[in-house]
Amino acid sequence: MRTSRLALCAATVALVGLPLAAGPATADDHGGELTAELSQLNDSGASGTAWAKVDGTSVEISLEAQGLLDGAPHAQHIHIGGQNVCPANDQEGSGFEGALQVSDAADQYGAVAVSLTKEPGKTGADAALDVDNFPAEVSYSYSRTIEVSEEVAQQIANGDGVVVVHGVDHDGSGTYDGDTKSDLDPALPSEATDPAACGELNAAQMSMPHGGVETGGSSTSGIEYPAALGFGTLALALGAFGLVAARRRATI
Ligand SMILES: [Cu+2]
Repeated sequence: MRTSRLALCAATVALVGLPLAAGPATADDHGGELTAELSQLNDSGASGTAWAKVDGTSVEISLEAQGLLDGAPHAQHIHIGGQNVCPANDQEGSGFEGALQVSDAADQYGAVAVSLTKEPGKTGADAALDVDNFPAEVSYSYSRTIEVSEEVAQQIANGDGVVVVHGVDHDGSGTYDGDTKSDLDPALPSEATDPAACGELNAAQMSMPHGGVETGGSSTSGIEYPAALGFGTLALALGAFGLVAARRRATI
């Protein structure tokens, strides 16, 4: 009996292919996909949308941003830590005329975990100010698949990642300038690094635009239940139980 239950459990998990366990929605429940709606900080006028898909230690990320200073590099990162949230849109800080500087909101969004550079830029925290490899347009579409550590992959999948786009022209001069120095690098004006937009990566309700799974792919929640229910409630319970056990092992 034990063997057949295990076999049934394995078959259910294999057939269903995706988590069924109850509990708070994480990216795992949505095929590892997350989205973030970026809204402005520092009255920048910037906004954007980010998508991330975590697959093992690979993170495929796309980011569309608008309303930024044209012709100036926009450092962009996934931050992790603090409370894993964005500051309020109108939060002020220690910068130019009360501007929010990067470190002013570290309690909320933590530190840089992934630098969203373009090829061939490096993607670790030490590339946080790799200004040669960040987008530098008023609006742009960015996409890259990045290898991260297991810990960072898990944190992003759990919804702990916060996408921050930097660079604000506070005085409207059309370039990064002014007397206030960056809290990250005193060789840069604060305008070059002050946060312009922020969004929290949460489990996706919609798939990445180019993913195509909405039209009957294998990772929508609508597929899971009919398959599992064909085995009856026992199989569903066993499948969920088996998956919880598997998850516990996976997180060690
Ligand atoms: Cu950042």
